[in-house]
Amino acid sequence: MARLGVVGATGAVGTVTLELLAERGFEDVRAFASERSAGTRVAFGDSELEVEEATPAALAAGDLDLCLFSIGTAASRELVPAAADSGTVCIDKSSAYRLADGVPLVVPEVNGGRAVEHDGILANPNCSTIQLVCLLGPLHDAAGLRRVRLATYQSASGAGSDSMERLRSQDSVEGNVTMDWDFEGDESEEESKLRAETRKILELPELPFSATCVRVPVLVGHSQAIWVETERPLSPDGARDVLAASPSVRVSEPYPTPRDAVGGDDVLVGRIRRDPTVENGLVLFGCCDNLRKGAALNAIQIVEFLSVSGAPLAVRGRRGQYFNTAPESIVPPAASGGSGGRLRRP
Ligand code: 2RA
Repeated sequence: MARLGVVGATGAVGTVTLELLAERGFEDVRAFASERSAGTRVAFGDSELEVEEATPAALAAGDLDLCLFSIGTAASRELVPAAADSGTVCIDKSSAYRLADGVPLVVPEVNGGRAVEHDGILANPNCSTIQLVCLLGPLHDAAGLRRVRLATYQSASGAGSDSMERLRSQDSVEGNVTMDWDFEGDESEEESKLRAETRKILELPELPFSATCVRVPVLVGHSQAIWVETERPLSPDGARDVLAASPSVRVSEPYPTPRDAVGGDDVLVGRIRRDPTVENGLVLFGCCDNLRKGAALNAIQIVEFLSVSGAPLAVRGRRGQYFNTAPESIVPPAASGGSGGRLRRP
């Protein structure tokens, strides 16, 4: 059984990570967080873990096979290299390494085969990107993507625990929509991340892509209205069939809501219809639990994917030995061609 560390264990994503690891049978798990939380206890299944301080020295001790990081970008830049240099495989959920050459940016259902190319660091995409590519990947395989446009409706949990607390304490009739990301020129960081990460994962570096991202007064669950144009014709019924057969996707009609998605592992999709304003146009509406598939679960699925793919779970010679995803649910890299193996529908 591999030795796992969860760094950022007391945050919104870290808490869900521990919950899911316990549910999926991981046992040898340690919790790390900032100095402020060190010494406190966090739930892990039916038991608790004492939180250790996440320092470069603690993470460089070489006694962890894998580490999942749910901390800010600046903290990841400091702590991830310390752990990786000691031989620990790091799965980082910040934006620090997502676009770095040589760092696989992985959604196992879409480009799982890229995970095995890691050199000690793998990146978990932005929550909005994960749910988007779970829908776009199968459509691209079926009909080729020519253009993507989307509008997002993102929950407070995407901005962290403090933002959730603010929403909880606010009178519900005072809810507002905002765009609370940093802006770079005309675009928010979230909008440009979505484009760059989608292009990297789908290996479509020139894909025309335009997004408007919006924060809405919903606690958990991100939603997206997606307009796609495909190279080849694909009817709404054809798209529905493709999506219904795709891993981690559930068709939910007439339309899904964030509340339907919360607590589940799938990306829900509905309102699959023709966009009559363009050639080969489709419109969809997707919802996902951004803390689960959008963050914690995707990173754990990367761990599970590595476990059965034969890739080293720790660089410099150590190799973990655990199999929490049924091996038959994975198409091995060699069999799937293209960008390699991927999770398939159980
Ligand atoms: C958000 N996608 O919802 C971000 C969180 N990583 O703001």
